[in-house]
Amino acid sequence: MNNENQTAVTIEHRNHVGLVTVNYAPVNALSQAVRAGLVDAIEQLEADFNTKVIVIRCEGRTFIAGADIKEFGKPPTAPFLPDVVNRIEACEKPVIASLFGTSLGGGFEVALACHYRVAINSAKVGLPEVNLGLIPGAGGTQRSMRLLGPKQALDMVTSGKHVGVTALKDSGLTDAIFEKDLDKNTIAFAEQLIAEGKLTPRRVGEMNVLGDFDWQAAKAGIVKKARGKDAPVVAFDVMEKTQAMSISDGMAYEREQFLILRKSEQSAALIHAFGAEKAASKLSIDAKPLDVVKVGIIGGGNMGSGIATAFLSSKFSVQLIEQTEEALEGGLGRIKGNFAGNVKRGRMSQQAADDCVAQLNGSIDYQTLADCDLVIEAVFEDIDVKKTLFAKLDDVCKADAILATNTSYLDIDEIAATISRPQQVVGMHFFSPANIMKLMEVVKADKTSDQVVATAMNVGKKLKKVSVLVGVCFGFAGNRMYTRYGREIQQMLLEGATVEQIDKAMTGWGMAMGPLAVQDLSGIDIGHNARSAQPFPEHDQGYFRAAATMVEAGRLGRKTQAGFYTYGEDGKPQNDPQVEELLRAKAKSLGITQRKIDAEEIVDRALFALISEGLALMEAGIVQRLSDIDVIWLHGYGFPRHKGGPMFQAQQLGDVNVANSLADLQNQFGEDIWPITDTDAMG
Ligand code: 3H9
Repeated sequence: MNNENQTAVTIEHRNHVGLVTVNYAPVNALSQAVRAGLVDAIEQLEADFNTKVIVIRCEGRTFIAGADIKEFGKPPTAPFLPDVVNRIEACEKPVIASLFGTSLGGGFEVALACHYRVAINSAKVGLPEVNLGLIPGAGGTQRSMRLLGPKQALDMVTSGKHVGVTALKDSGLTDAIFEKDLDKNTIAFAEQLIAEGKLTPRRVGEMNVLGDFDWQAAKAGIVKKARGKDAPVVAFDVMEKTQAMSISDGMAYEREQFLILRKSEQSAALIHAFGAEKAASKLSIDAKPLDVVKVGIIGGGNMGSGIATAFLSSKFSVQLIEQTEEALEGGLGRIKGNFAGNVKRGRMSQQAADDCVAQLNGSIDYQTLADCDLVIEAVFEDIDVKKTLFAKLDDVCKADAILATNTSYLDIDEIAATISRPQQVVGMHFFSPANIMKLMEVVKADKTSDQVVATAMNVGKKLKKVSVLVGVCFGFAGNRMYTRYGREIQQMLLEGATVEQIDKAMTGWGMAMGPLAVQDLSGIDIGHNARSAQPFPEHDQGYFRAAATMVEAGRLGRKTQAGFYTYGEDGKPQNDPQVEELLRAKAKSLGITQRKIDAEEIVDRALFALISEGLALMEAGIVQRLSDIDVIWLHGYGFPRHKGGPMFQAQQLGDVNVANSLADLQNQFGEDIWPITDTDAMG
């Protein structure tokens, strides 16, 4: 063994058991050193006369969590993982995998190549390659269908889900599951094999795939769930094509398809998304987060009750404040309703829900916030209302309490300036429904202290949110871009694109929902009223005029059964010629000549509006990194993950192409609508 392999993989002898330990922080990923170390260790122990059984175990937090993502994009180096797993399976002495944590991807492929698998009961396994736009590339498709059967294997490979070993108990995955003392019990298991003389390797690769599975019946569901992602469909194709092949032929085809996907743009986008999320959680400041145990939430409407539900679910204690007893009852009822819904949908047990609700209290008395570590307001979006509220909090809250606002647009500097401790004020911008949506923007105001920022980010982590640090501006990062995107969509409606055409173009491209269907769902009047509080941008005659036209016609969205669409008894959206008529008349009154607009132009203009605003945000220092914008759009606005995010799309196009396209749009529509954006930030 060379030096690096020696530290990543070590060997110990326990009587006749050879212990191979992988120790490669943080998650024992299969770096070149680990791969080489595993091969060396197997060869050494196979040749060792004294060793009868070999155990592969890991140090740290988990068994091997997969191929080393940091090596992706670099030229592959030997030994390659398929050769490593085949070498393990070919070993003449029994090899046992000792599983804990999350054995994922290549890590699970190593486990499947071992002859026995034992696990601690909390261990999970999975083949999450599809989440990176890949399929398993080292026998995962082949050995999983042999050992677990095609149905279970297909489900795991195409969904990427992590599955508990206890749930797979009956599938034959494990030979023993332990409640504690994994190492001690694994060695005892190995010694028992020796005592019973069970020294012949059992190779999954030599098993046959069960022949009675209806592959075609499974296909439609997989294609539907893939929603434009290639990898799950390729995985199905590989498994179906190879089910009757030998393991070596099957692995050869699997590898061929894996390598094709590795070069794909979807895989690059999904790997970018993974890295972007990890990067977003990192702060350049060095401050220790404060402990947060008790959280005050002001406002029990949909937003406040969603936020409270999120905190209670993560074991915080919550004090809900409302203005009247009646409103308080309503808020508490909504929170309890959320938990009841979770129990009904099988997301949590009744006991777990009861434990969460037991941490909930409510009052109309602000004094009850005195011992809260963090208070978040989710009241009406009005700066004066918020200022009055913060003055009250300044009076009642303890000195080091963090005072957070959930405002979506308002100037947090202005709010903070009115109280005696602006350094304690921060934005915690949740997205609705706050107990479901993953995204939280942590908004650092001018005077917010580093410790308060670190605490808010840390709270986000405990809530299992994807938190992104942003600065103060109208709408912060997400809603500012969303406004620009919405503006462009609205402009295209006036120029002659139809409602259906726009929504079809954007969902066809991959957005989770069409932008106009979204407006109908959230209520066209909500955005309209928020915009009406701002001065009208005189330079932009078309600015959200289509929405204003709908509101003027009483078409507020789903809630009035009519918005950009009309909704029948069944709640399904239908096109309404009246909408086209209203928009045509509005365009005429504004002097806009209507024309035919195709899907490509719709997508291009919507995407470039996002790119242009994203670059402006970066230039203004509102976000720390371009990739933070992608995280915001992936988790808050239904941007397709396999397209990486708007800024990833820009980077794929390259700075020269982006600059040229933005210049074209500026020439066509004017500098006021398409201001000059500097593409330098793209690097
Ligand atoms: C594969 O295996 C292909 C094969 O079939 C074929 C090959 C031929 N590599 O998420 P966390 C880092 S595809 C390198 O905060 P958690 C991560 O960046 C791969 N590094 O912790 C972070 O670093 P830092 C299939 C990795 O406890 C640190 O570990 N495997 C890898 O919440 C902690 O991560 C996957 O897709 C990796 N593979 O969750 C697994 N994984 O501290 C992807 C993580 O510097 N990973 N890191 O920011 C995960 O799902 C989660 O990270 C895991 C831990 C569940 C493991």
